[in-house]
Amino acid sequence: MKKKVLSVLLATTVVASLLAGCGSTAADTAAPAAEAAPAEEAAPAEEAAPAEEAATEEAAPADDAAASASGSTYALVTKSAGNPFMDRMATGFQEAVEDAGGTVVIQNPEAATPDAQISVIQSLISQGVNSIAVAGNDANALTAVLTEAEDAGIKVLTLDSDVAPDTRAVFCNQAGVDQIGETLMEAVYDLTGGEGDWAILSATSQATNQNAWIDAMKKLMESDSKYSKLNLVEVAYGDDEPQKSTDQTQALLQNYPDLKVICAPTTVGIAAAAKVLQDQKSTVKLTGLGLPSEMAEYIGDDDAHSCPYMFLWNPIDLGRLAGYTSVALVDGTITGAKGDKFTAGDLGDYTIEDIDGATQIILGPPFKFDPSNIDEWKEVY
Ligand code: RAM
Repeated sequence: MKKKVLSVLLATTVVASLLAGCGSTAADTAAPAAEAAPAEEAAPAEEAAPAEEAATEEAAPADDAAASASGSTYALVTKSAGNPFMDRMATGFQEAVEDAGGTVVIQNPEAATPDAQISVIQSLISQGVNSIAVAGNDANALTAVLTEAEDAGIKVLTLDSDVAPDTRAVFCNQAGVDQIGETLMEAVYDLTGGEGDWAILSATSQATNQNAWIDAMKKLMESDSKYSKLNLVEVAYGDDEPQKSTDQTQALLQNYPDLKVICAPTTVGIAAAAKVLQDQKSTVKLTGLGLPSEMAEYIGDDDAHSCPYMFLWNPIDLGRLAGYTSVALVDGTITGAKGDKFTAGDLGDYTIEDIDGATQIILGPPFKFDPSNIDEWKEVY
């Protein structure tokens, strides 16, 4: 218990110091994405049952929210088991749904494949859950099973990684796709010095989110002459498995002797690549999307560190947003249509947008992690 109280106090201290430091560090971290993080980002402490602690420290849920969710069951299907980003997302989802009085079912498929998701979704349909939130392992392969769920009266939404828009009500997106693409492209430009070979180490080849971010990067390279001296040599796939991501990083180093930068838009990939590069004392630099808690030992400006800086958003808050969205869909506050408005607990008010034909709710901008702030954030997620 004492440990739990301490973790809340620690988290509170982190919030206070981050908020206090926002103004003074903003200029140093002024990548396109760097903005003050919302206060909620620091709330959940990392290891020690953050959801319950946060709930007891804060105001009790509104009675009407509790009433609306009680008696209903809200499912979350992650990309795969063993991915710490997904675990944090699930923590946030559970916290939001339980705050509203609902029952949670979390399913972690064995592998990051659509087939593994199809079988768990089928079992959720049989159980008669009220909603299914899924981080899609493929844009189109889940169409039949999600249509079956909707036909059975189950509300379907996506988070983290979308599916075909007409097979779900709405997508809880961590940040704008173009914004992530621009942020990563700018980082590659900076770390290469504006020219030379670079590679991408992605998750699976079907992952909708990574593919959208990679497409956004490629479009920028084609449309902006600023990037004309950059040479993307390969997009490698580590399948969000640590060993495969390690092997793929080693292959990139062997195959491209002039490689300057690897960009890994996946928390599993970037952690594996960081270790390979740092262990080998490689001069290749790394950036991408990583969990501060996994990347702290690799972040630094000197030759001894493989990653000068990277980006992410709060995966716990992404899960919470999807939890509140699930409750709002089931109680009928929203249908998932453009312009629908609702309150996602203490995350605040959201309005559903339509971006390129896909209805979505955007959590917020990506946040930059570098030597100036990594020690604070590694305690948070
Ligand atoms: C991995 C997953 C997830 C992605 C993060 C950045 O954990 O691929 O889908 O959002 O990285």
